[in-house]
Amino acid sequence: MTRTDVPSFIAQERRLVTEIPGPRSRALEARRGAAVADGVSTSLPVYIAAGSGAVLVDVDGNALIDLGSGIAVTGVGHAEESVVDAVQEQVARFSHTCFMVTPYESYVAVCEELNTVTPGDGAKVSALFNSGAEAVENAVKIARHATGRQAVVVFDHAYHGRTNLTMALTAKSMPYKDGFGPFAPEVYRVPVSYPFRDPEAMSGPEAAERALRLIETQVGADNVACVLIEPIQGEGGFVVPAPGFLAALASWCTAHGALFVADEIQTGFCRTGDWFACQHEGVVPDLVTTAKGIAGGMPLAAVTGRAEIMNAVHVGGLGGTYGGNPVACSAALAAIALMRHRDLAGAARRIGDVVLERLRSLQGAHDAIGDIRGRGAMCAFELVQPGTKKADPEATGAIVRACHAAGVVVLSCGTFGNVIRLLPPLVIGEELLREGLDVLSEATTSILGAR
Ligand code: PLZ
Repeated sequence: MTRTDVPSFIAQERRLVTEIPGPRSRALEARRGAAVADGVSTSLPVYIAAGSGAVLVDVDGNALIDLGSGIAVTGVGHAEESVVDAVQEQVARFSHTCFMVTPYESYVAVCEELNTVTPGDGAKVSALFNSGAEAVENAVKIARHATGRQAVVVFDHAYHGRTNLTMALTAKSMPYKDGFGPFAPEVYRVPVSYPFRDPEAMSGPEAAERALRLIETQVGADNVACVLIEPIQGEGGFVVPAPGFLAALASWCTAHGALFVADEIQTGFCRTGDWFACQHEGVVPDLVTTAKGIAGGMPLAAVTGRAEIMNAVHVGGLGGTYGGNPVACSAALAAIALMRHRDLAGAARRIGDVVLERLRSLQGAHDAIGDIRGRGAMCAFELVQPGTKKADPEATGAIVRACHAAGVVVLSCGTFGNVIRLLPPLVIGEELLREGLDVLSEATTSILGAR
């Protein structure tokens, strides 16, 4: 493709010209079957040829509304022009030196940005990696080194990755862990605050107390290197803890010499209406892990934290061949600049207003929608058997498939597979967002109405 073929001209509209998936996608899917490992799954086997903003165009010429952003990655939109320019400019100059061999400015500049936009005013430094899981692994390494302790506390419904250590940190067995053990030791799981499924009216501080008592009795406060948590859980079901839960955990950590580590990989970079979800309640983590939305679609991840903690690690203790790749760093600088200049946090809040209003009216019409929740452009609803809290993954799957067939990309999540989540690009236009929500409403009504 030449620069002018690149899809900034793609209309921000849904357009179906074949059934979904179309014949070309089906042919590619058949080819894939013989070439790609079965263990790598796909939610919607529509092969993408181009993207722009909040629209994906497939190989059959269908234009889909993207309400998933490649799992919260393309917050700035697909093929965002300044990101494309930054990538092209950098890749033509040099694509790799390895920062550990001969450094380059953009790595330093990304760290400066991260140290500025993450919560907390004190001196901070960052280190760059390739994937979210790698960032989480390194946060644990740093926390253990800085504290001289080993235990890592994680939560029910947590998701932190698929590498060996992060599988241990992740809660759900199938599909993430089943048959892949043994897992890393010194990982302890405690209950999270899950207002929909907790005892009625359990407050955030009470839920924190429930978790902290377990830590104190079963792990021992003095053994805890870090408490690691997603401020809003992602894969586990978009679980928003009750107010005060995160703050109570963070202050317990401070009181006991443990580190509070926020995994902001899914929630970060304006997704929830702030730069980072922790800021909603004024919680300042000791370490923050980021990835996904950081670089407009290029693979990049980071750990950012208080300088004295991060720098406790000996020289040479952190790194990797590709970590902070220059092309990814250039993309990140362009993406972060766009978030700032276009106030994408504000855009996320406006998206949240539109989405939650629609989900509320949908919930009013369907008893099977047990809960709606989320913040900013990270919202979801949970499907249950009416009158109970029993998960309904079948209805969930059917609604997701109906959206896909109608040209709207939505994703499910949740420990029980019964949550439909919405993660639109933060640049989505209101009209397109409303059209995507219309499709979701119709799909929900037709599936639930037929039960
Ligand atoms: N921490 C909070 O959301 C990635 C996983 C999709 P990687 N979530 C999407 C899948 O099924 O593999 C994630 C996350 C949080 C860590 C990660 C891991 O990030 O870049 O996928 O390694």
